Amino acid sequence: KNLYQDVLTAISRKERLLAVLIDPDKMKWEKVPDFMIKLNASLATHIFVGGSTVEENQTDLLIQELKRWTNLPILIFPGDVSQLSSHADGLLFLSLVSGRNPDYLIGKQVEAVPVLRTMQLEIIPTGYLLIENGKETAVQRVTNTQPLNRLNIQAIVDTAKAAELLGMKCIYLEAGSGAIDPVNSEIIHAVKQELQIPLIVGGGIKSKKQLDAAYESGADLVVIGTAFEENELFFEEIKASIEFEHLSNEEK
Ligand code: 1GP
Repeated sequence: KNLYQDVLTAISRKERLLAVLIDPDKMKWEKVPDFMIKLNASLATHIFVGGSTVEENQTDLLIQELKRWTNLPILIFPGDVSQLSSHADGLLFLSLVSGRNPDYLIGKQVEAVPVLRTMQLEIIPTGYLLIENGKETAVQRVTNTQPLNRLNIQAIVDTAKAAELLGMKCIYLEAGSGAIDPVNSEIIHAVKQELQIPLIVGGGIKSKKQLDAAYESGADLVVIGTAFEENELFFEEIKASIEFEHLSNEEK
């Protein structure tokens, strides 16, 4: 398996990638089978697992359970070193480049190395940018950093580009889980224009319209967590509206 290469191949074929984010802190064990059946039947191409605050070991246990239910690649999207798990397929090795807290730029990453040495995870270095969305987010609170001002698009583009020049393999534009406003089209478009590497967008996407807007502005992979957690029918709703778009006008 080479997750990153598969992403590049999918992008070159103009495929739209969708990651379902599962937060071990919010997912109830008894809900896993039903949730996973819906997820497997959906358009999801990846599963991300992680959260801002997760009890020790919970991530590893949850990933082992998810593996029983799916063949989709599982990537850790860690809020902390304690969320690393040898049972995942890969790791988004995040550096919070929008902030100026050394712990989240390089400190946690150094702490992670002894643990990563014992694991066989595919590691994908990812420049993580938190963008202001209208309310304080968990990422902001936990990392004690400020998000980038959404009106200063040039600063966002320059930050993403700096991360690419540092050798990051992906850029993740994050509005924050449950964000009021997702990262807007203008920002996604401007960042995409400057990048050669894949662009991930997440936070606050809860409708098919917002999902499409993200792809159309240049997102290669969209991450959705809360909308699926709160309404499992959303898996179907996305599919249904895509099928509807494929019908000819007469059939509609
Ligand atoms: C959060 O980008 C992800 O880190 C997903 O956000 O829960 O709002 O979908 P939502």
